[in-house]
Amino acid sequence: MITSTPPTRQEFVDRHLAVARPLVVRQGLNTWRIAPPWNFDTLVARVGDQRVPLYGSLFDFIGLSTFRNYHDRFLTSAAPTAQPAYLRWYTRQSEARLPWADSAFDALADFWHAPQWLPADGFVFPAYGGRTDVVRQSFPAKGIFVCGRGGMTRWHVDPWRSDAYLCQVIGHKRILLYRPGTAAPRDPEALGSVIDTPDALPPGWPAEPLIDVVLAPGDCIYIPQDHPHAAVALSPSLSLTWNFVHRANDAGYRALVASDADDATLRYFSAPVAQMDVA
Ligand SMILES: O=C(O)CCC(=O)C(=O)O
Ligand SMILES: [Fe+2]
Repeated sequence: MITSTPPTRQEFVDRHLAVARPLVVRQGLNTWRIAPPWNFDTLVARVGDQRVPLYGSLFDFIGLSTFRNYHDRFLTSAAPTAQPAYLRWYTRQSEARLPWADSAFDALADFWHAPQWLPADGFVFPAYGGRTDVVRQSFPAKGIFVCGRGGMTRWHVDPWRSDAYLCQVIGHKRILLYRPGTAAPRDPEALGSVIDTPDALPPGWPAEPLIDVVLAPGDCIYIPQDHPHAAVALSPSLSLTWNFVHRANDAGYRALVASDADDATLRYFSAPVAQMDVA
């Protein structure tokens, strides 16, 4: 479902979160302060010296860079058009030694707030008691996602049986989202072909996506648990994204935890709450 009228919190919980039904809200960031610093030049000035991890078109680690070097290489008009590396800059979510985005989020905390229809409490993963603020607290896979034109995230299902939220801040990004259980495309890399033919499905991809949308700056998408999806940037792009499990629909997550799944992020967020508060 795609709407320009933001739901109320209760509507969002009842009609989307509880029943795992996707939602795109056009201009859901209207109330956000997406004036500067949300452009690449200002971001370079604020966090350019920070180290960032680079990945390929799935979650395959390539190496480290700095925000400034990534910008100069992949986000300027002189950038190569071949598939760029993908800067996925997460807040700390494991004990791994990676450059985490926590201090970058701290530096940007005064410049955005969560869409007002998202629940402020009731989260099961991470298990924050009481009111929760995604701007200042860490969440699994909370990140600043930056890529040049053609940067993509291939077909996948998010981990932890969790839901995801993605807010488009700079540039245009096409997102394809399918029903749970839909068979993977024959050629997941064909996603890259949509940057030249943005109205066509990538060759070899299943017909009838649940959602096939080009997000513009200010748009938000709710990606429910278990739904395969993929994304490709049609222009240099920055998104803010995070995952969560809410008590309105936590059976899958509880089954996962009961199965003794061994996962660094599950472990990390089951640490005492005081240790994971960023603020
Ligand atoms: O924006 C993207 O490239 C993909 C976002 C996504 O699917 C994810 O973070 O799981
Ligand atoms: Fe995802």
